[in-house]
Parts: sequence; C-alpha cells; structure tokens
Amino acid sequence: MGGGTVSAPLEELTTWDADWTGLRVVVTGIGLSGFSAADTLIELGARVVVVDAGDTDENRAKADTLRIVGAADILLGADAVAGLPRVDGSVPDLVVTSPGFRPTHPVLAAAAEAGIPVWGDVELAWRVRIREGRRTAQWLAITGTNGKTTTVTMTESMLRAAGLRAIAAGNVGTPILDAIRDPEGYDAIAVELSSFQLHWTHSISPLASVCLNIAEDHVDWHGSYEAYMADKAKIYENTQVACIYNAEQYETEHMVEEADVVEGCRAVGFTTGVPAVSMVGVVEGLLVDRAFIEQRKDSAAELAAMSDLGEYAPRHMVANALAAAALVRAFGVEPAAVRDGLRAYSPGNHRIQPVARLNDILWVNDSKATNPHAAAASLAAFSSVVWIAGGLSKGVSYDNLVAEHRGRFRAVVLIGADSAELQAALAQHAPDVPVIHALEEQTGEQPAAPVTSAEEIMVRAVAAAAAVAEPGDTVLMAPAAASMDQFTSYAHRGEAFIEAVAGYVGEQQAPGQAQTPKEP
Ligand code: UMA
Repeated sequence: MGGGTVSAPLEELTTWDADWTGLRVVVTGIGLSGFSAADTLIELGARVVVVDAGDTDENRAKADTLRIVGAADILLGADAVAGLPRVDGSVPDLVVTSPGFRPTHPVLAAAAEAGIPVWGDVELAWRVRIREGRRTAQWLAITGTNGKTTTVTMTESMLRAAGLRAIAAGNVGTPILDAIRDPEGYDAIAVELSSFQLHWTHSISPLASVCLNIAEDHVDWHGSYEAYMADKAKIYENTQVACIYNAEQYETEHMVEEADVVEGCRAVGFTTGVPAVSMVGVVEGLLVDRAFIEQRKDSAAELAAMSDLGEYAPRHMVANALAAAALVRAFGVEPAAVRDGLRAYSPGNHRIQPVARLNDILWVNDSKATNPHAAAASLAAFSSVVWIAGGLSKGVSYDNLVAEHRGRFRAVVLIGADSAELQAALAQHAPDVPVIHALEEQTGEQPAAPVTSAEEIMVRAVAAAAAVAEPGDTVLMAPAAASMDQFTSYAHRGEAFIEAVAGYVGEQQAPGQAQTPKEP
C-alpha cells in the first residue's frame, strides 16, 4: 500500500463494520453492478476510481450521482480503460470488477500483472453482508447454463410463501449489493450467479447451492469450455448445508464431488424421474422429497403436484422447480410453501412465451434462448417447427443442436448480422431443410429494401416464416445466440418479434376476429 490513511488488510475486511476507510479501489464499469459497487465503497469510506469505456449521457449522469454522494473519480471513454489508473496517486489496493469485463481486459490484465486482487461485486457483497444491528441473510446460490432466472424466481416465490422476507438478486437484475444494503434486510436471498460473477468470487459460503446444468456458452469470455465449467463449479465451494446437483447430468454431480464444502454439507440430487434416496424428483405426477425427511430410506414427502406448475410445464421447468424446492427445503421451508410458491409463480416474458395462434399455427417467443442449450429445450417442446434463429454466437458450436433437432424443422429463418456458423451447421447436418435469410429475402419482383431498424428485421423474419408455416406448425423464435448484434437486449428482440407477429396477425384477420393466444 502507498502512503496516507491505510485500511485494514483485505483478509480482515469481512463485515460492513470492518475498517474500509481509505482503501484504494478501482471499480471497472458504471453499469448496474459497477454503480452499486462504487456507491457501496464510497459509503464505506474507501477511495474510489471508476473507469468505463462508455462516455454516454447515461454514464455521465451516473458519474454525477457518484460525485455527489462522495469522493470518487470517474473516468469515462476509451482512454479511461487503457490501463490500471492510480488512486490518490498510489497503486490501488483492490479492483472490483463488473462481470462484463473479460479477464484479459487491459485494466484487469494490469491488475493481475501488479499482483492486485480482483473481486467481483458478489465477493464485495459477501464481505459486507454482516452488519451490526441488521439481520444477516442466508444465500441460496444458483447457477447453470440455462434456467437460472426461472429457478431464482421460483425460489424467491417459495421463500415468500413461507412468510420469509426474501428477494431474487444478482445476475437476474437487482445487483446483489442493493439487496445486501436494503435497510430492512432479508432472511434469505436467492442469488443468481453467472459464470462471469463466479470467476471473481473467492470466499462466498452459501447455505445451499445448485448448478442446474452445464453446456457450452460464453467461450469467448472464458477462453475455453473447460474454463467456463471450472468457474461454474465454484458455486459449490464452502456450501454449508446442501450442494444440489442435476442427477441427469453427471458433470454437475462431479462438481459437487470435487468441491471443498463445510463439514456436514450433503449432496442432494434432483431428477425429473423417480428419485433415489437423497434426491427430489417426480412420482406419479407429484413433485416429491426423498432428501430432507427423516424417513427418506423408505418414503417420500409430497411437495406439489405437476399441475401446480401450470397447464404447460416442459421438462426443464419441472427440473427448475425441483432444484428450487431442494434449495428452500435445505433452508427448512415446509412442503406446503413449496406448493404455494409454485402456484404463485408466473413465468417471465420471452421464455417460451406463446404470443399468437392463427390458422392452427402457434407463434412462440423464446428470445431468452441465447445459446444452443436453451434453444434445444424449447425446440424439444414442439414437433414441427419453423425456427427463427441466429445472432451473436459467442464462439459456441451449433453442430449438436442442429443434428439433434433436424427432424423437427419445416424451415429455418436466419436473423443475426452474421449467422455463418449456424448456417454451416445447417448445411452439414440438415441439408434438406430450407434455409431462408430474413434480411436477403426478395419481396415480390423487387429486391428487398435495405433493413433500417431492429423492428424491420423481425417484420421480415415473421413474413418469411408465415410464408412457409403450415397448420399444426409452431413458429419458434429461439435464436440460440445473443441479441446485441441487432437489438439492444434479448427483451428488445422479443418485443420486436411480438410486435411483428401482432402486425402480421392483424393484417391477416378481419377486424373483430382476433384469436387470443392460448398456452400450448
Ligand atoms: N464496460 C466497459 N468495458 C467492457 C465491458 C463493459 O467499459 O469491456 C462497461 C460498459 O460500458 C457499461 C458497463 O461496463 O457501462 C456494463 O457492465 P456489465 O456489462 O458488467 O453489466 P452490468 O450493467 O453491470 O450488469 C451486470 C450483468 N451483466 C453482465 O454480466 C454482462 C447483468 O446480467 C446483471 O443483471 C447485473 O450485472 C446485476 O447483477 C445480464 C447478463 O447479460 C442480464 N448476464 C449474462 C447472461 O445472463 O448470460 C452473464
């Protein structure tokens, strides 16, 4: 450390009330997590410099807010992130990074080179969660390639049904530091953790944890599938009561076997089949617990009925519900609250969301399918599909997805600025399936005009899909890719699809004959 006021050593900074004063911290990013990290550190009395490549109006407004709440230097623009800045003229003691920054980013590479510790906002949140005079929330930690958001939201719903003060936070949207700093505090937090966030956590010790599933994703950020998997496996480290694994995916069980956990912590499986001892699963249409009851050797406790998940519950939804149930059971929640929580839960938009039905063709928005694994789950739910797909591929392979589902495709409509990888997989594994480029389509005799907006992309994709779909088909927009090449977010992509479908349906129908979408 340099001169001036010196805080306690980092290893002693494990509560809110520790001496954080004068700690020199660089915060990377002024988005959701960076802002909450900087705001927290300022409140703790640390010296903070925030850097962000985006010199936008929004970032400038946030910078002004941080300057008002306390001493912080905020550096915006490309130059700001060219290397590691000094804090009060000295080398920083710590870097707290936003998850979007890759480990190879110049600021983080410089920190590694100088031997400066890097934490994520989640590590910081863990270190400040204990505060005198406030209740300390237990953490139920959730990761996985797909289903995280559904599972944290279901977990939150079950905890609330049990009368607990609970919130879903982390990657799901509410920064974990906002939940930690809530003045009333929480009994439990359902914490969604992405692989990026897990990469920068070091000491968290959740009450229970789960990796729902694992498949190739975010290879560009992590460098390899193995590195991604290793970061996901960190969810189980130091777990106190139960490590919950997917009994249908050995990789997750293996992660539990390899984890260093608190003594006495149990391994509990979830399965959509009949559960063995120490598992939760399904028996004759009921979700049951053979893990958290005394008599588990020869009996099971009913948690809920499949029908409590709604009329239409694909297999992965059942799996997510069981994982959530295992987490809350580990916390001591009664079976009735699992059922009530599931009944109260309503799935978010953009996840296998039926948006219209016309001439026996169902239109489904699954914009949240941002990788092949998620797209596979929704493709599996329908037998004959016009598939709208493509976008930012994040370096993953499409071979297995296309090879496995080629029998379902009536046709594929490509969106995405560059969907060459998906197109190559289609050419190799599904050569007979018609592939339509939404953006290159000809309209009548005239070549299509250049696409001017994200909305226009979806209008074209919907028109192309409508031209080939037949009664009984599902038109499924499950891109298997991120959205940022053409849209601002998956939500924007989903909204554009919903609007385009509504426009198409409106054109087809005489006024007054609109059909309301039904759950498939
Ligand atoms: N920035 C740079 N340089 C970079 C990267 C980012 O300057 O190389 C700046 C941007 O200009 C921007 C800020 O950093 O101002 C954004 O930071 P960020 O990308 O880390 O995003 P946050 O706004 O902090 O949101 C993050 C999560 N985003 C990512 O992990 C990319 C949000 O998850 C999360 O909800 C939020 O923290 C609160 O915890 C979103 C996500 O897409 C939903 N997650 C990925 C996923 O689910 O697949 C992992």
